[in-house]
Parts: sequence; C-alpha cells; structure tokens
Amino acid sequence: MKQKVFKNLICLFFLFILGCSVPNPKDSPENDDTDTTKPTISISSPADGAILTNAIIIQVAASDNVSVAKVEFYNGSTLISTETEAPYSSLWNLTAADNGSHTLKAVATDTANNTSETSINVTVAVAIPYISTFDDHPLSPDSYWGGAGSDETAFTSGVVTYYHTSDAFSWSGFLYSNMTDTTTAGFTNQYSAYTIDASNGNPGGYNGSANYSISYVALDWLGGTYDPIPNTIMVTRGDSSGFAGFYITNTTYAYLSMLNGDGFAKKFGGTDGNDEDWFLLTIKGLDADGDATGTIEFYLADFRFSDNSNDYIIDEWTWVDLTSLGNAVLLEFSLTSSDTGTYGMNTPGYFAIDHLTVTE
Ligand SMILES: [Ca+2]
Ligand SMILES: [Ca+2]
Ligand SMILES: [Ca+2]
Repeated sequence: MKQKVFKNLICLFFLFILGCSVPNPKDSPENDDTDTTKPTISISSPADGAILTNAIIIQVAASDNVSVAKVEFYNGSTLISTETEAPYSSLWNLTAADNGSHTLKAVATDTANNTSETSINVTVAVAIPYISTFDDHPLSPDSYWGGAGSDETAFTSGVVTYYHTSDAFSWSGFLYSNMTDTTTAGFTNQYSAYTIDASNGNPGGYNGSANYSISYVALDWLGGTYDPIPNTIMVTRGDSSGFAGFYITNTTYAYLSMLNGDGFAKKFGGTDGNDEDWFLLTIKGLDADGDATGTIEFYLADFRFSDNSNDYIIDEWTWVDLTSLGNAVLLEFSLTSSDTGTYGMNTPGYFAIDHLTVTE
C-alpha cells in the first residue's frame, strides 16, 4: 500500500510538469477489484450431445486465479440453480414434460465479477408414464391422501390429473389409498377397495400393487336436485391419443351396503332376491375442444337378470375399455343406482380404480 501511495505522489508531482495518468487501482494485484482474469469453466457431465432419460446431476469444473464466487446453471435462459461452493453440481429434475432439445449453460463468476460461460446441447427423452399406477405416491401403511378437511384440489399420477374437492366435513373427486379393509361395513371404511384377488389373496391395488384411487361422486345438495356431480380426470399432456382403459372394483363400503343393505340403502335384489337393482358408472369423454367423444357404461352391480344366479356385484379388479371414447383428454365419472330416495341415490357413491392407461 505504501508503495502505491508513493507512486501516486510521484505522479502527482509530475502532473504539474508533464502530466501523467494516475495508475488505475484495478491494476493492483493485491486487491480483488483489480482481478481482470476471467474464471475458467467447463461442463464435465453430461457430455455435449447426450441423450438424457432421467433426472441428472449437472457437474461443472470452475476455477479462477483468485476465487470463484458462484456458478449458475441454466436450462436455456431459465436458471436451474446457483452454487457457491465446489464441487459445482446441480440437480436437473427432468420429467417427460421436458422432452426435446435443450441448451445447458453454466456461468462462473469470480470475486471481481468477471464471468465466463460454457454451454452444451442435450436431448431429453424421459419415458412418458402412460399408466396411472397411483404407486408413484408414497403412503404410510393403511392410509390415504386427501379427504375431508385436507384442502387438496388435485393430484397427478402418470400423465393424468385427478381432481379432488374438500371442505371441513366432506370431500369428492378422487384420492389415493392403500387401505385393505374388506370386512368393515359403513362410512368409516370409505377408503378401502373391495377385492377378492384370486391369484394371491391380497386385497389392495391392481396386480398386487399397494395403491389405487377411490372416487366419491357427490350429490347436488345445493342445487336441490340431488343429481350426481361428475368427477373429472384430465390428461396433462397433449401428446396422447386418448384413454385405453382402467381397472375398477367396488369399495368395501358400497359392496357391503349392496350385499347386505344398511341404514340408508337397500340390500340389492330385495328380501326375495328378485328386485332388479343396479349400480351404474357412466363415463363421458370430452376432447380438447370440450366436445363429447362418447359415453361408456359400466355396471358395478347388476341384478336385472331373470336368472338370479347371474346377478353380480363387482368384487375384483375388472378392466374397463375406454378406446371407444377416441381422442378424449378429459373424462367425467358419474354414478346412478336403482336405489334412490328423496335425497337422491341411497347406494354409497363410491368406486375404486387402478392402472388407468393412456394411449401413446
Ligand atoms: Ca479472476
Ligand atoms: Ca396401483
Ligand atoms: Ca335378478
């Protein structure tokens, strides 16, 4: 420092005689502000031209003659993250929504604000999860997501969004569950699918999986019609050509209610077994313009057979083919029953689905 002051004094002296330039403080090597050497930077992983099929960690090597202050990671012009300590790495959490070409850029800044950048081109090709397994959402044993008081509005499984409505005392729409109680009757067991899985004897989701979805179709109390208010699901990407289908079964609540009757609903078939009862799921397809593409009817129970030995209540995961709905991107699910009263349908308005498959 003394040297610098001295130099400046000399200069000041000569300024009177000859004029001279005061040295720029940036030239001084002992101050960071005078560092004009840019950092070096390179992307060590992934390689230029890489095809990425999953989330990755971008790794950058950066160094500087003084010190690297930060490394910024960009996807195009979008900042992914800023790292201030070596080793410089950043998680790029890729999903199928990112599929396509991307320029990955890394910018190093040193403590004197000099910057260097480098970029590579990569292709993202994450497999599109065309099946809603509901197993992509971890659940604690014997539990469910959503329900009354949850304030949830939707969840996504695969490329499909399932809508959910909740207030303090009730819920409707779709939730996901792994509950396996196939014996407790009534409302308190509203989150269990009823399945007699002949292959392994385990109740739960389709094909031995843990999770599945429960749907509850609310009745229109406020409107006073007590008509079912359809539940909706929607493909979240525009690249599918429609729905292939899904597996369905009754919930334990609805199954045991129809089998035995309860305080609100009748035993299907009536006391002599001859009543022509039915419990019907109607699925309406809508395309991207909101136009109807078709309707599917699936009987969750059907007692209309004159030979009562053919009467049935669905008690295992059963495939529902949706291909006739064409290029539907949105489905509306509604329930009706032969058992109705002043306040609409008496049969508990529930069903369970799993393995909903979107056409590639
Ligand atoms: Ca530097
Ligand atoms: Ca499942
Ligand atoms: Ca019958």
